Amino acid sequence: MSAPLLIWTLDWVPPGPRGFVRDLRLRWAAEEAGLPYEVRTIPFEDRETNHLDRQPFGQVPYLTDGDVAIFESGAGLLHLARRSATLMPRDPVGEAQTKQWVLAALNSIEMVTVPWWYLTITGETNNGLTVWMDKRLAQLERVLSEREWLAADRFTVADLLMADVLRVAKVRAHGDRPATEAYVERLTSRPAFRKAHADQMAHFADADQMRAKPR
Ligand SMILES: N[C@@H](CCC(=O)N[C@@H](CS)C(=O)NCC(=O)O)C(=O)O
Repeated sequence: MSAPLLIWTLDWVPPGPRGFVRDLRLRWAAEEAGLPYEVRTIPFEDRETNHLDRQPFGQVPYLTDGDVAIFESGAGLLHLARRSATLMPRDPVGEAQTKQWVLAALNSIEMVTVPWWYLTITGETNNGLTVWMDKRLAQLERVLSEREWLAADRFTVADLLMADVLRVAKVRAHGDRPATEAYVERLTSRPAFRKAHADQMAHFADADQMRAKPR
């Protein structure tokens, strides 16, 4: 039997990011694909330096799959998509469309939503990224109002990633994009997302219990 897929995340995080730590992307993909996996952890405390050999930016997630060790959630998703046609079609057109939208989620949408979100939560009242983000989200709204899925007329890992990028509460609450909202709702109603989300929440709740125990 081959070694199980290992999804690496932090052993604990404060309440704020729970439900959004990006190991959830990999858990969700593995759940969709029915790939067995285990979750492993690195300590939160010295996270910036304790795993630089595996994630050079001191972040999570990263994935190990036999001899493959891979960081960046997008790269991890594409690795899982290689293992399962549930996540990415095998025909060249469907595969190209899926990869294109995976990259678009990261490099055209998340590249502006994350800095916008960061400026917003740090109290920047005149967020100079708003115009840029609004433009990108409006363009995506047009796409999503015309189709159910981003690639290949069916669920792919591109939808999983795009929905995860878009489900951030402050981004969702900003502006009025009914097709995008319905899309996020549809994707996050999938049993695989719900399980991955619940498992991540349980993982950090268990960590709270461990921390509360007298040593
Ligand atoms: N581009 C990276 C971003 C990873 C990232 O932002 N990870 C966060 C958790 S979701 C993290 O490790 N934060 C802790 C830190 O930066 O100290 C990816 O997609 O994997």
